[in-house]
Amino acid sequence: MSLPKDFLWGFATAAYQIEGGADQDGRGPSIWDTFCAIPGKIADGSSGAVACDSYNRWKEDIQLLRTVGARAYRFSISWSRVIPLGGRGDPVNKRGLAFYQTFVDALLEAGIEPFVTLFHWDLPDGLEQRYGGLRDRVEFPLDFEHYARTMFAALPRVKHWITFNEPWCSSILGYNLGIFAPGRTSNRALSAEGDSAREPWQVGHNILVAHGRAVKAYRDDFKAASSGGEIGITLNGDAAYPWDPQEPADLEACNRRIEFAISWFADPIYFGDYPASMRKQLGDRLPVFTEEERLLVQGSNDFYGMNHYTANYVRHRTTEPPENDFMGNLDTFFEDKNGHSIGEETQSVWLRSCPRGFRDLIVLISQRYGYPKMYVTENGTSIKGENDLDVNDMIHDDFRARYFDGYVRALAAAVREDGANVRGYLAWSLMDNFEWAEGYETRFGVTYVDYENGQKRIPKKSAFSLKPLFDSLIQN
Ligand code: PNW
Repeated sequence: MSLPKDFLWGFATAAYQIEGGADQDGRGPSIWDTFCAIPGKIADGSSGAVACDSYNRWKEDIQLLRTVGARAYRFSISWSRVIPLGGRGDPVNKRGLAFYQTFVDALLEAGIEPFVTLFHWDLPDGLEQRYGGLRDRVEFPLDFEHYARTMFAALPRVKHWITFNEPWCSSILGYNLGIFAPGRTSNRALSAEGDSAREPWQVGHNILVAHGRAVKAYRDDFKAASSGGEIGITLNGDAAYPWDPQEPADLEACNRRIEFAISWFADPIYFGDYPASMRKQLGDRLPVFTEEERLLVQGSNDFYGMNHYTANYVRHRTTEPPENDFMGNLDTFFEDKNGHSIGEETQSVWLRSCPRGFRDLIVLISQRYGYPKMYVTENGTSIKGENDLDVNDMIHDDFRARYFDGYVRALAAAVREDGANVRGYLAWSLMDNFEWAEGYETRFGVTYVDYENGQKRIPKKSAFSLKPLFDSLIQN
C-alpha cells in the first residue's frame, strides 16, 4: 500500500476534443474552429464541431465515470462558450455558464471530484482577431484574469483549478512548428505569418503572466470561501536519458532538454526567473520579467500539474543552434547509441511506453522544486493500428491496460520509495476524442466512441483496469 487514503484518481478530457455543440446556445468560435477550417491542417480533414457530442451527452459521460469507479474527473471550459468574444468588456453568455454549473453539480452529486482546466488551447477567435491573442503581453493576461474570475464566481464548489494546459504545446506547436492553432511559424510553406524564433517565447511569457494574474485573483477573492480550494498550472514533459551514457555532453543535453520543456515555465513559478541555459541560448529573444510580472508569477502554484506520456534519448549537438531551435541544441531519439529502444511503439510518432521514465521524472521534478504537492493531470497512450481494428477487437485494449499498470506502479514507487508528494492521477482519456492535428484517427480513450453511429460509447478493457489497480495501491 503506497498511496494515501485520499488519493484521487480518474480520467481527463478537454472541451474542444469532446464537446461538439460548436454553434449551440451562443458559443463563439475559437482558434481551433478557425484552424480546422483550413484545408490540410487536420489529418482526416475533421474538426471538433461535433466530436463526442458531450455538450448534449454529458449525462452519459457521468454515468460512464460511475461505471468505471472514478473518484475524479478533469475537464476544461470552452472560454468562447462562456464569453463568446472573449474579452473583459464583452458579454457573458448565461447559457454557456449554466451548462458548466449543471455539469459540476451533477459530478458532485455522483461523488466525483471536478478538476477544471480554464484553458486547454481553445482561445476565443475574437481575441486572436482583436489583438493577436496569446501574443499580447498586456491585453491577454487581463482578459484571461477576467474570464478566470467569471468561472471562479460561477463554480464555487470546484476545489481544483488548472489555469493552463501545457503552455509548451500552445507556444511551440502553435507558434514555432505551426502545427496547432493558430498555426503561426517561420515555415512559409505552412503559414504566411509567424516568427518561430521569437513568438513562442513571448507567448510562453504571456501565458505565465496570465496564469499569475488568475492565481492572484483566486487567492485574493475566492480561495478563502472555497474550503480548501487550490490552483496550479499543468506542464507537459518527457523523461530524458543520454544517447551515450559515457558522454558527459549528452548528460548535460538531457538537463537542457528538461529545462527547455519544463523549467521554462516551472522555474519562473518556483524560483522567479527562466533557467540560465535558456537565457544563454536565446538571449533577448526570451522576454525579461518586469518586477510586477515576477511578483505575479513567483510562488503561484498551489500544486504542480504534471502531464506525462513518454521518454527520449538525448544527444548533444556540436554546431551552433539555429534561431528556430526550441529544444536546447540537441537531438532526441527512441533508440540509444547501441540501438536499444526506449519502449514499445504506439500510434503516435512522439510516444513510446517507458514507465521507468515516469518515476525518474516525478523524482527529478520533486527534487528540483522542493517536493511540491503534485497531481498527474494526464497520462495515457494510443495503440498502433487501433483505429483499423473491428470494434470487438478494439475494446480488448490490453496494450493500454498494460501501459497504465506500468505507469501507475512507477508513480506508486516514486511516492513510496522516493518521497514524492503525488496526490492524484487522471488518465488520458475518458473516451476517444478529437486528437487535434491527428483528427479522429488516433484514439487515446479507455472508451470506444462510434462517431458515425449515434456516438455510442463502449468502455474498453482498460477502462475497468484502473479501479482494481488503485484499490490495491491506496491505503484503506
Ligand atoms: C496532450 N507532443 O497533448 C494534450 O493535453 C491532450 O489534449 C492530448 O489529447 C494528449 O496529450 C494526447 O496527445 C500533447 O507532440 C500533444 O509531444 C502533443 C504532444 C504532447 C502532448
